[in-house]
Amino acid sequence: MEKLAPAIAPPPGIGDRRPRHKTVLDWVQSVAQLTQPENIFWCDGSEQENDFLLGEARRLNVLIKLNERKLPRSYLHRSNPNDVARVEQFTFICTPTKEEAGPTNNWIAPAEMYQKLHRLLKGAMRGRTMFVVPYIMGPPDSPLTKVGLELTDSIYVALSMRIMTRMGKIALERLGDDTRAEWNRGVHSLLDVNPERRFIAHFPQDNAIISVGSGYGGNVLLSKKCLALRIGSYLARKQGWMAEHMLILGVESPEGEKHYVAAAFPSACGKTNFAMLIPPSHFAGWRVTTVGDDIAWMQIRDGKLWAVNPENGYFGVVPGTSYKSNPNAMRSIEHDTIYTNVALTDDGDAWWEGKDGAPPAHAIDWRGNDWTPASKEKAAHPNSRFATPMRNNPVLDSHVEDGAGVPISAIIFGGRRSDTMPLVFQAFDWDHGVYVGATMASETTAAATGAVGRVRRDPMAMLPFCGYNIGDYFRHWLEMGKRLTSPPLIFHVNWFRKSPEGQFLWPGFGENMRVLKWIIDRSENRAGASETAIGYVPQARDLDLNELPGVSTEQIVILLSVNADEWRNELAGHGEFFDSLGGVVPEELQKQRQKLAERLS
Ligand code: GTP
Ligand code: SPV
Ligand code: MN
Repeated sequence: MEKLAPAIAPPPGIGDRRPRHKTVLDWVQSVAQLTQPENIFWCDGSEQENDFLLGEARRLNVLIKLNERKLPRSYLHRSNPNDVARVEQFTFICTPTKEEAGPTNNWIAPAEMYQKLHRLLKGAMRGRTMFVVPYIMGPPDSPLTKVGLELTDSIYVALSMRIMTRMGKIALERLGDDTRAEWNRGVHSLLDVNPERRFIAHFPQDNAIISVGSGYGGNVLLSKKCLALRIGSYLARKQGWMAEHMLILGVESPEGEKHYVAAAFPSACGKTNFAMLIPPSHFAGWRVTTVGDDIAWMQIRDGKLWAVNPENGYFGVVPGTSYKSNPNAMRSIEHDTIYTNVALTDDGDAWWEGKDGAPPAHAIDWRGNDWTPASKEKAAHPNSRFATPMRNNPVLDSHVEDGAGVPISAIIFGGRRSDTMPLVFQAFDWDHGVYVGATMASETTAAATGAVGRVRRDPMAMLPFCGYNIGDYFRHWLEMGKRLTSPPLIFHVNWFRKSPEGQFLWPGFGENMRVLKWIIDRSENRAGASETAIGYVPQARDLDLNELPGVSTEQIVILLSVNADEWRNELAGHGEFFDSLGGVVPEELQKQRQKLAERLS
């Protein structure tokens, strides 16, 4: 069998620049003593280093070079077929007490978890290289920006972190030699990529993460879900800011009026697509720009909410991405991109279900097997992904590097719901909006292992990512509202309502601009709506639906309807969810539920 993660031997001048920081050096030494790597590779983020690592990754078959003419400087990676998504059942929040982790997280006491993981990590990097990956999350001059170090025995992780974060020298310079500086300690080892030895463990009090047994995405790019969301949310509450699973987009009218909105949709429910939206031709002169596609860090200034994107790249869902659905994503992934688990065509191109044009007559599927259009299996895994630098995005917002962030006019929650949820509604006020976020639900997707298409409550799209007690998280939201003198309005959207025949009623993608425009107009007090039991819902006349082909008046009526029977079920679902949390739900949200019940009766 091919050796997993063999050691690499860099030439002098590459991988040998040790930082000055004493605590970092000591920590790297202590992890090396435990894991016994053959050598240590200190990443500085330089071009020479990247070229060398790409060459080694090709030599070791970790990456396959794609057709240079079609996809310059781009590569394909195939993960182990047992390792294709986040693993929520193996993800732990290791706080001193179970109560701090709360009812929605898996918990093991820190001492016990450290012991278990240290046993697994003992000698785990023998014959391998340990990469030291220093990185920062956030624009360099933001007060929210955090430093992290990830130690990993995966060259794929080292190369991906270079795309997803601001990596290398910039982080070490920021640390300097200040031994009191705050930084996150991340340790990752592939071990033998066995689901029975797969743990993603967070130690919020120690600002530490240990991930073993996986080589995939959110399990191993420790900057992303682990630091920016789970540890991030814990730090955010302590320090009075917010770490959220939200895209951030800018929308500018032909007159030059600009707004920013942040939107929380669960995994694989449309954040990247919404963040890169191209308005339909009816909206000539309107422009949407991307600040971030997955994570928002937000703080209060002058009574307003300001957001930064802590990331430097996009780790996006590939299937369904096309020049029709998301041209900006297509242009972003035309070069300098690492694809994971897509199909490989005979001419070295990447292919996936939902790509433009006819399927290839023959390809190699994501597992490495022959594939033809007659095959029963999918060519690309449903959770296949691209990692691409955000600078590839043709509509990158000009304020993406602003440390101050961008001011948020509206917060949008949304999920995949075949029924019940109208296309859009507005919460009555902040506290009601927190209730709408806390009770949101969505059909599960391939982004996490487990059943797909099951409706589950996913508060603020943070169910898998909140690094502490969800009741305290709700309380934090309510407290932020009290501190905001000009709070963003809060909305809920649903692009996924279906007809009884199972067809999407709303065309989605670029046409979501119509909903976005109503949201902006509401925040400027210039759009109509009807007051209903669940919030303010637009009537057909309140939305700009001109030149919207293929959507009948009846469809619009269903999309904007609030069905009393469905909502009584929904209310019962909220109650069951709150009950399942065992008494941690704040009184204010219980009151909100009571009020909704009264409005519905
Ligand atoms: P994560 O990266 O997992 O957090 O996902 P995401 O929320 O960024 O989701 P993404 O935008 O990648 O979309 C996931 C899937 O939903 C893709 O297959 C899209 O084609 C599909 N999708 C996105 N927007 C829409 C929409 O407006 N309507 C419909 N029907 N599908 C959509
Ligand atoms: C998600 O699942 O929300 C993602 C993909 O953004 S991963 O990075 O794998 O978590
Ligand atoms: Mn995500």
